[in-house]
Amino acid sequence: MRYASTEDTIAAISTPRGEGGIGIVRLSGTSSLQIASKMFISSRGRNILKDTRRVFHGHVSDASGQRIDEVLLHIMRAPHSYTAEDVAEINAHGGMAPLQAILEEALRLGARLAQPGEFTQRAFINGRLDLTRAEAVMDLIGAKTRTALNAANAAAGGVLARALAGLRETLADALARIEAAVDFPEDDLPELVDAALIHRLERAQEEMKRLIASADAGLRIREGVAVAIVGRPNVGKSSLFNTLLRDTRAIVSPEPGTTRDRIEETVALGGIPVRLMDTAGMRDTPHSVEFMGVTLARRAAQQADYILFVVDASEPSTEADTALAAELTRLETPIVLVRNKIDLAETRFTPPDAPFKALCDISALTGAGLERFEEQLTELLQGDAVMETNSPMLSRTHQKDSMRRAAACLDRLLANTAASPELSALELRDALQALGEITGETTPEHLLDRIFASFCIGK
Ligand SMILES: Nc1nc2c(ncn2[C@@H]2O[C@H](COP(=O)(O)OP(=O)(O)OP(=O)(O)O)[C@@H](O)[C@H]2O)c(=O)[nH]1
Ligand SMILES: [Mg+2]
Repeated sequence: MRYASTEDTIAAISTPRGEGGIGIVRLSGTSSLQIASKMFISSRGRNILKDTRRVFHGHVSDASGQRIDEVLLHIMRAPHSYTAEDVAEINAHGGMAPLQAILEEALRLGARLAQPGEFTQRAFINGRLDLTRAEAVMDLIGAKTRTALNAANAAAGGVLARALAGLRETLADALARIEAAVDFPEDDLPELVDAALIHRLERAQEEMKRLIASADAGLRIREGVAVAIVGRPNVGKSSLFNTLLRDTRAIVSPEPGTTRDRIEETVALGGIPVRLMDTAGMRDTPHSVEFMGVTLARRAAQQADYILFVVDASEPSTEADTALAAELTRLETPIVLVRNKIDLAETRFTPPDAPFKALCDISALTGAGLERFEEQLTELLQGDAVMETNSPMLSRTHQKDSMRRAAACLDRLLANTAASPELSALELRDALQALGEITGETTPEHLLDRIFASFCIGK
């Protein structure tokens, strides 16, 4: 383990850095109430160690008796707390100086500074949360759309954990039967020939496939997708960017080469957080700053999950458009061709011969065609992914990897039901191991460490 011991009492500032109405220093562990009692002075003279109340008003002082801040102290006794340990939360004013001073006082009295994610890791170690629920807590904090929040809440509530428990039970039961057949070979046939058992395993296999398919939606909802707006100068990329943001974020001007930086903002489209990037118009240029912008635009196109290739509909297509289309096609990223400025004249731009995912005609100026365009884009971003946030859904690459391995074991097992019981048992054991990596039961320690270390401090 990354951490010295769960015997330590840990402390951290659990609210974001900066100024706010309140800020919280959290302590968890066997000594947290003792430590809190040494630094806290109740305004009514109450002894927090003996009193059954859970919230106390008073102030925190340092070793010399110097007052630090007026606070509300919230006590949660084991196991009825987030970590399942004794927890003291000191609600102070949300400024850096009071919070830092309170934290230092807690450390001086014997607490250890918590590592990132260590409170949640303790909840996991103490069996309060399995890994899917611990990870969902992090998703809840990071959720950028209501859909993402709904999905995180479902997982934090144990929807995925329960689905995995069901699968594990089916496999464990099959394993027990097959192991019995290994131990007592004289008993009839290997149990896997049992039709009811095969049926149950097939159902589990279907459920696994459904979960693997759900990962696309889960990943999109959680991580969002990157969409780059790319095209030649002056075609209306920044106008489209502003329109999708419903904000005047990027400068729009009739001068070609206006945008020289890459500008990124997040918008929600159909519940998916979209990292939208406006880029410099692509052209050969002698100006070094604009050239740097074009380089950034190329990089944005390379990194994007989807490209919006914007052209001027009122102009006939040129060789430069064809060359740019060819360059973008080589990236093998899905491209939407957006013919902008349809208000100016009848469309004269003919699409280059490239495999576009969709073709949309719009006017970023008048708004014509935009509703249809947003619909098409949303459909494309959602893909075949079913955005059913209340059913169990995988939302991380490591979950999908493990589920794939588990499903592969079951595929082999069911493809060869006449295999020896030893071989069948082996596949089932491997499948159980893979499922356990999602729930945290068999996750290798280095992976666990990495997962919890990616949490924020104080969480
Ligand atoms: N008539 C008309 N003009 C538009 C439309 N969209 C943008 N424009 C105008 O076209 C000019 C260029 O628009 P921008 O959004 O700055 O174009 P851009 O692609 O970001 O240009 P660069 O940043 O220079 O690459 C501005 O004068 C816009 O007002 C449109 O749909 N119709
Ligand atoms: Mg621009």
